[in-house]
Amino acid sequence: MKMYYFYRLYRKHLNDSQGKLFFCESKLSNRGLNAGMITELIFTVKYSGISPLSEKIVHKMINKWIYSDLSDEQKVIKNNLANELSISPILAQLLVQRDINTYDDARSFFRPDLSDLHDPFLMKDMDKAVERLTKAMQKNEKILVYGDYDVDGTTSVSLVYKFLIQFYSNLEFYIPDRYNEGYGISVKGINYAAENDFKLVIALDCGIKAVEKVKYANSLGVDFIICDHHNPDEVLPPAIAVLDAKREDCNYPYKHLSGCGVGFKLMQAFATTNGIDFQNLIPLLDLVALSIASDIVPITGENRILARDG
Ligand SMILES: [Mn+2]
Repeated sequence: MKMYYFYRLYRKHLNDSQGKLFFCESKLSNRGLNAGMITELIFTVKYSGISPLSEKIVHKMINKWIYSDLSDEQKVIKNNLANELSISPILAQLLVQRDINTYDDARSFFRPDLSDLHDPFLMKDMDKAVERLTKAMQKNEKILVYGDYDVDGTTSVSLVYKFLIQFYSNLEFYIPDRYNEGYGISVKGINYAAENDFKLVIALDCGIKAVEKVKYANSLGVDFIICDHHNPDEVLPPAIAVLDAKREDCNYPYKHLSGCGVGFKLMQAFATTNGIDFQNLIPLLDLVALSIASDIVPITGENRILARDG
């Protein structure tokens, strides 16, 4: 029975790999493959993308790793990289397999540098966010830093709160209860803000889908700045600013920031606007690094710089 179950799984992945795998099914059991071997095979096939597989290769796959080949074009790039960087062909191949194809790509991969961070104002609505935040401070409005309860959310809240409290004291934070309030912006949180006279909420790592909740908050006189990295729906919440590189109309060059990364960009923009030296942001980078690791965003591009320096 167990064998049959794994066999069905194996068949399923045969289809999933778009016919790349050629293998004679009857030989599978004749060869005495056990369930563990077949499971291993399924995963190897699924992630290797090798095609087509002869019976001989499948037999080898059970015993050792088979690496996917480079295309002819990639082989040329690999040789160029090995020469230009004076590195071994194996290392060059690993780079090409990670889509690092030029000298400059390789340099920023091996030597991520804070000076290569993008201008935060390239993010849609960043100007509006900084303007509203500055206005709140000038008018001495109460500001609530609101974030999700997971690692990305709590590091976001820590980062924004720790940074702003140095310049402004009329500031509090709020993390919703996982069990009573659940994920994202809660009605309870909005009521807390309204009842305690907060005029501005900075929502971190959540809020991109909170259309009705933000409408409700607006009706109570509470404005929102949203810093999120989840995929937006067609309709965005009616916030003062919606910072999310995954917005279709956002041309920000890097799409994979963590929620805390977006919070960091807001603080970077705030610092730039108010003549605060970039050095003051560096102590916050450990929080960004933690969010990158725990939210499992790719450690490429800007994330690689932030993770390294954090
Ligand atoms: Mn997140």
